[in-house]
Amino acid sequence: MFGFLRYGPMVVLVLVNALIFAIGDTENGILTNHLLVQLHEGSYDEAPQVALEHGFESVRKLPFGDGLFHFYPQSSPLSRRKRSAGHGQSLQKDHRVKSVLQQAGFDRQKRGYRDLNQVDINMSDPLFTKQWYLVNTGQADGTPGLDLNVAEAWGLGFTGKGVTIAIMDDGIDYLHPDLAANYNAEASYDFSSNDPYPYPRYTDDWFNSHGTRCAGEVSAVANNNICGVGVAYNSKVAGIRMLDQPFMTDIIEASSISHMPQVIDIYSASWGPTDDGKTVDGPRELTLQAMADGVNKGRGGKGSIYVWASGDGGSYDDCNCDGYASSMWTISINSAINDGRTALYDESCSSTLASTFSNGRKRNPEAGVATTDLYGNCTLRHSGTSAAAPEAAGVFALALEANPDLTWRDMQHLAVLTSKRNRLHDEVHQWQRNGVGLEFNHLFGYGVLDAGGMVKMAKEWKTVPERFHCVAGSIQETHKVPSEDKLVLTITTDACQGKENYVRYLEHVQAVVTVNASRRGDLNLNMTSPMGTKSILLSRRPRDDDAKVGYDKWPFMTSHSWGEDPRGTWQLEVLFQGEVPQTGTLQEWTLMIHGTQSAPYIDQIVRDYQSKLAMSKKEELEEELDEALERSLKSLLSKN
Ligand SMILES: *[C@@H]1O[C@H](CO)[C@@H](O)[C@H](O)[C@H]1NC(C)=O
Ligand SMILES: *[C@@H]1O[C@H](CO)[C@@H](O)[C@H](O)[C@H]1NC(C)=O
Ligand SMILES: *[C@@H]1O[C@H](CO)[C@@H](O)[C@H](O)[C@H]1NC(C)=O
Ligand SMILES: *[C@@H]1O[C@H](CO)[C@@H](O)[C@H](O)[C@H]1NC(C)=O
Ligand SMILES: [Ca+2]
Ligand SMILES: [Ca+2]
Ligand SMILES: [Ca+2]
Repeated sequence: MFGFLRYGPMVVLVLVNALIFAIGDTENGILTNHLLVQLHEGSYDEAPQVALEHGFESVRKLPFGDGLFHFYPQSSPLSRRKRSAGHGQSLQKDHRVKSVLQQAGFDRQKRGYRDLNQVDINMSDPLFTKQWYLVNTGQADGTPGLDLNVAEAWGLGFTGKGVTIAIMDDGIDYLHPDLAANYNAEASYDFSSNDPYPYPRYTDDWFNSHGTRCAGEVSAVANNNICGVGVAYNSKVAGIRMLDQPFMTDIIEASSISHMPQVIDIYSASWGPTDDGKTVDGPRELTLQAMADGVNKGRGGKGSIYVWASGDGGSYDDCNCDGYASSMWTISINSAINDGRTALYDESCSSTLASTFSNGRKRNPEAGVATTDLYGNCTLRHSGTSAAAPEAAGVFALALEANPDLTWRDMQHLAVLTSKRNRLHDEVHQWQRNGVGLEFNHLFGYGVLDAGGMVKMAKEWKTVPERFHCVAGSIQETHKVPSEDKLVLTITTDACQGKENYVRYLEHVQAVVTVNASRRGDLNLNMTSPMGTKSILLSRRPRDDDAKVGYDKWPFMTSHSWGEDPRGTWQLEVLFQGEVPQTGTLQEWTLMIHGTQSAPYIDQIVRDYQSKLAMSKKEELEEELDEALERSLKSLLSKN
C-alpha cells in the first residue's frame, strides 16, 4: 500500500506521458535534462533552492501528486540528444530529495525539424516528390516537415491493407492505371444513374474529375511509375457516384451513406449545402437515420467512419451552418496550405475536429494537391477542402489497419489526441488550450493529422468507455436579443450526476438553439464551458440576410470542450454584429452533452501496466487520473 501511495502519482505521470507521447518509443534511452523530482515532506518550500544548487534554473510544482516538481534548465531545447545523468545522481543523494526520475525523450517536437535524409522512402512514381502533403521537404516554397507524417506510418508497415474507403462524389475513373489495382468494384455503386458502374460522365471541361482526384489521394498505387502515391496506397477505394444528377435527394444521400456498411470502412464526402454564406441546411430525415445506423451498426457495430470536408465558403460562411460537417457522427476536416496558413476558402467553426492540406493563396502551380486525374492523367492542381477530406480518410485507413477494432469514437479520440499544431497559423483566431489542456484552434480544430502518431497510438488503443447523453439544461422562454448589447444566458448543470446517463468526460457538446432575427447573418453566438473554454458557435455571415426563418432547433456543435468536466455553469452569449441595428428573439437554448462516465484512456493505462499495478488499485489510479486528466494533460500534451 505504502509503495503505491508513494509512487502512485509518479506512475500516473509516467503512464499518462507514455500514453500521450506515442507508447513505446523511448528512443534507445535518450534522456532529457528535464527531471521529475519528488521532495520529502517538509522540503517542498525549498524546491527552488534545491534545483539551483544542482544546476537547474527553473522549477515548477506539478499540480498533481504530492511534492512533485519539474526541474529543468532555463533556456535549452526540451530534449538534448545527450545524457545528463550527472545532475540526477547528485540530486539523488540530497537529503531533501525522495526520488528523481529523468524524463525520457520522445520524438514529438521534432516533427517540423525532421532530417529529411532520414525519410527513407524510395518511390518510383513521378509525382511523389510533388506530393508535399505526404512528405514536405519545402517543395513549392512550403514549410519542411509540415505534412501528414505518413512516412512514419509507412515505416511501421501500415499502408491501408484490408481497409476500404468509399469516395462519395461524381464517380471514379476506375480504369485509371494508378487506381485500377486498388479499385473495389463490389463495394462501388452509381446512385446518379442506378447501375454498378460509377464511371464519371464525360464533359468537355472535365467537370466530373473531382471523385477521381479524391480517389488518388487515398489509394493511388505506389511504386508503379504512374502519377503519385495514395496516403493509404494499399487500401481499396470504392466509387459511390451520387453528385451528378440535376437534384440531390434524401434517398440518394441516404443510400450512398449506407451503402455496404459491412464492407466499406470509411466514407469520404467532399460536398455539402451550398457554400454561399447564407444557406443553413443539413441532412434530412433518411440521411440522418442512415448516418445514425452507420455509426451504430456499420463495421460490425464499431461504426462507419464518415469524413467530411468542412466547406469552401471562406470567411463569409460558418461550417456550423452545415449540418453534415457539424454532425457529431462525421469527422469534419479543414485545410492548411503548404506553409501552414489558412486557405482563403476555409470556413471556420467549432465543430471542425482536425485539418489536413490543400492548395491556396500561392500562385506556384506545384502548391496544389498532386493526384490522379480523369482518363489516366495526373494533376498537380486538386484543390479546396475537397482535397483535404480524402487525405484524412487515408490517414484513418492507416489507423484502422493498425487497429481494426477502433470504433467511430476511438477514431475521433485519436484525432483529438494526436493532431498537431505544428506550424499551422491562423491570422484570425488564436490557438488556445481547453480545460484539460488540449490545444485547439477555431479554424483548424485540434491541428493537422499526424499519421505516424495516430498509428502508434492506435496500435495500443483500447476502446473508450460507453457513451452517455445528458440534457444538461434547457431554457425555453422568450428573450429579446438587444440591438446594442449582448444577451447572456446561463445553464448550471450537474451533468446528470447520480443518474444512469451521467456524463463526466465530454466528447461533443451541442447547443440546440431557436432564434429569429431581422438579419440572421448578423447573429453571433458564443458559448463558454464551466472550465472556461469559449466556443464560437456562430460567427457573422455578412451575406445571410434571412429575416424570416432564423434557426429552428439548430444543433450548434462544439468539439472544443473534449475531455472537460461539464459540471457547473455554461454561458451563452448572443450578439448582433454588423452596421445596422437588428432585432431578434431567442426562444430556446437546450444544452446536450455527450461523453463518458469513467475516464477515457484509464483502461488502457491499467492494461498496459498491469504487471506493475494490481487491478485493485484501479480505483485509486482512476482518482489520480481524474486529477491528472483535468489539470495536467496541459503540461503533458506539449504540442510543439
Ligand atoms: C530506389 O529505386 C531505384 C529505381 O527503382 C533503384 O534503382 C534503387 O536501387 C532504389 N534504392 C533503394 C535504396 O532502394
Ligand atoms: C490525358 O491523357 C490522355 C491519354 O494519355 C492524353 O492523350 C491527354 O493529352 C491527357 N490530357 C491532359 C490534359 O493532360
Ligand atoms: C421572432 O419571433 C417572435 C415571436 O414569435 C416574433 O414576435 C417576432 O416578430 C419575430 N421576429 C422576426 C425578426 O421575425
Ligand atoms: C465571441 O467571441 C469572439 C472571439 O473572441 C468575439 O470577437 C465576439 O465579440 C464574441 N461574441 C459574443 C457574442 O460574445
Ligand atoms: Ca454508371
Ligand atoms: Ca502511382
Ligand atoms: Ca459551408
